[in-house]
Parts: sequence; structure tokens; C-alpha cells
Amino acid sequence: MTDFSTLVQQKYDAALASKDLLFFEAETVKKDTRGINFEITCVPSLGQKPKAKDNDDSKEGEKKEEKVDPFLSPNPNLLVEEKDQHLILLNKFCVVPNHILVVTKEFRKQTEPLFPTDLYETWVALTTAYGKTPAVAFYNCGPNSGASQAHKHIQIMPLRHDGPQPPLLSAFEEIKDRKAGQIYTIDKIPFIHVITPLDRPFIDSSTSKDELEDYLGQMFFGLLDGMFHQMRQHTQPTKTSYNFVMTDQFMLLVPRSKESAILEHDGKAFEISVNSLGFAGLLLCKSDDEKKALEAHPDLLEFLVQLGMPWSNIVQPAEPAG
Ligand code: B4P
Repeated sequence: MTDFSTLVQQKYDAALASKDLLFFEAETVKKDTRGINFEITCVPSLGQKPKAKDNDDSKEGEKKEEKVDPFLSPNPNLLVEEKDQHLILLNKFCVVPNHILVVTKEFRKQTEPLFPTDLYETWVALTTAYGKTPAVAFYNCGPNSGASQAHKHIQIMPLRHDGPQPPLLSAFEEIKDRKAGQIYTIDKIPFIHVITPLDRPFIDSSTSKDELEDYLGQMFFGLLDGMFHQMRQHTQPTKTSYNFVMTDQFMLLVPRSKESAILEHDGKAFEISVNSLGFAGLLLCKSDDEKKALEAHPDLLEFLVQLGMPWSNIVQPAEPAG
């Protein structure tokens, strides 16, 4: 039987060759901010890709066309594997080869939290799709999270650069005596977040599917409670959007206030949209000028504060949280 990583690679190669999948050439530069080596990926050709949200050509007064859901009857050439309640698809617009999506077979809203079965399929794909190459799973939840598709989907991408991957891993590893299941905040990160180490020995010890689903679900909902606890202490009530990042080491949640932020540089203003990856240290931009603006920014963590939520001045982040 073909193993999953071979299957992903074979499907990717075939979809690229048949042009069912579009690969966008990128340039990546690094920028250190408070010991986190951010990666800024510049993809000028993405600037021409239509935004799903703006993909509405109807004129005012005309009946609006129903937006197509690309995950409901997906292109079979992008289908990697069919699971009980999920499909594993290739990302049609990829900047990193072999970027895959875990989508629900039935329509579910992207504003829902992740359920144990979503987390289980994500974990299995995350840990088997790329051999020993580190990878990241992420979920853009809610209107300010950077999501452009309304059908529930988690994304998984391999990470191939030098240094800790994702870059946020370096800050996570600075948490002293960290314990699996404990919820932490990282002092140097100036926006509300919660992070928890995963119990690898437990996961690796021939855990059954049910046990793993329960475990991942408990970790996720514990972290979500921790995030709401921090938001109650530091912010006014608001519609919830958040970013979720999972590696084979940790889960991270960051509540979002805005999808994009304005960056000024050299007399020009740029609107930069950020999804979950930004909070893992991976920023995407779509022009050379945007790249220069990000590179020139004195503190990328402060840039992210505009998109997340600052800690209030009254209560300082405590460690551990929640
Ligand atoms: P969303 O959660 O809705 O939004 P997104 O990842 O922010 O991507 P977006 O669609 O806004 O595109 P963007 O130009 O910002 O994810 C929807 C996913 O479905 C995307 O992965 C999209 O490509 C995919 N998709 C849409 N239609 C599809 C179809 N018909 N079949 C299969 N898949 C479909 O970003 C472009 C790409 O770059 C995205 O894949 C994004 O995830 C990725 N990216 C963002 N930041 C990155 C970074 N720092 N490094 C590398 N890649 C990055």
C-alpha cells in the first residue's frame, strides 16, 4: 500500500502537471524580532489571484449569484484521500508544495470550533504527510481570522527552512519546565494568546483512535477556555475570531480583532492580510514594496498586535495562564 506521504507527493505532481493546481513562486526573507526569526514570504503573482470574498461580478440591483463552495464537490484531481467525515485535498493555490487541506465532507461553518474528529484527522495528516519534515496545521476561524472560504477546512503545510520551524517554536522552547497539558502565555509576545505543549509520550504510546480524539479535543477545548479567560480579563466582549496553530509539539490560539493591518513605509500605505501562519512567524505579502515595508518594520510582534488583541495595561500576562 502507498504510504500517505508518497500519495500526497504523487497527487501533487500529477495535479501540478495537469494544471489543476497552481504553484506560485515565492521569495523568502528572514527578520529577527525579539529572538523570533520571522519568515516573510513574498509572492507577487498572488496579487493577481481573485479573492474569494471579492469574487462577485454581479452589478448592484442584480440578483447575487450563489458563491461556489470549492470543497463540496471538489475537483477529483485535488482529492488525496477520503476519510469517514473528511476529505484530504490539495490546496489549489499553493505557495509551498504539498500544502493540503482537511475539509469536512458535509458543509460545516468555518466559524465553528474544531471537534475531536476534525483534530484527529488533522493530527494523522500532519504527522504522516511529509515524513520527517516538520509541518504545521492551522485553522482560520471567524470573520477576522484571515479565512476566505466559509466551508470548514484546516490547512497543513510542510516547513523546510533553517532554524526552528515554525519560527514561533523558538519562543515556545523558552518556556521553562513546560508540562504537557498546562496552558501558558509567552512573556515576550505582546498580544493575547495561549499555548499548550502536547503529550508526545502519551500520543506515541499506541494510542487508539478514540483515545487520541478525546485527548486532542480536551487539549483544544481547554485551550479555547483559556483564550476566553484571557479575553475576559483584557478586552471588551466582541464577536470571536481566532487563529489556531498546531505542530507535533504544541497547540496555539490567538484571538483576532482584524483581518488586515495598514503598514506605512516610504510615504506609502499597504494593507497586509494575515492568517494563522503570521502568528507562527510566517508572514505572507504580495509585492516587493510590501516585503520592504515588513522588513523595515521595527518590531513585527507589534505589527501583529494590531491584528490580535493587546494585553490590557491593568493585568500583565501571567505564566501559566488559564
Ligand atoms: P482560508 O483559510 O480561507 O484563507 P487563506 O489560507 O488565508 O488563503 P486565501 O484563500 O485567503 O489566499 P491567500 O491569497 O491569502 O483558506 C482557503 C484555502 O483554500 C486556501 O489555502 C486556498 O488556497 C484554498 N482553496 C481555494 N479554492 C480552492 C479550491 N478550489 N480547491 C482547493 N483549495 C482551494 O493565500 C494564498 C495561499 O498562500 C493560501 O494557500 C494560503 O494558505 C497560503 N499562505 C498564507 N500565508 C502563507 C505563508 N506565510 N507562507 C506560505 N503560504 C502561505
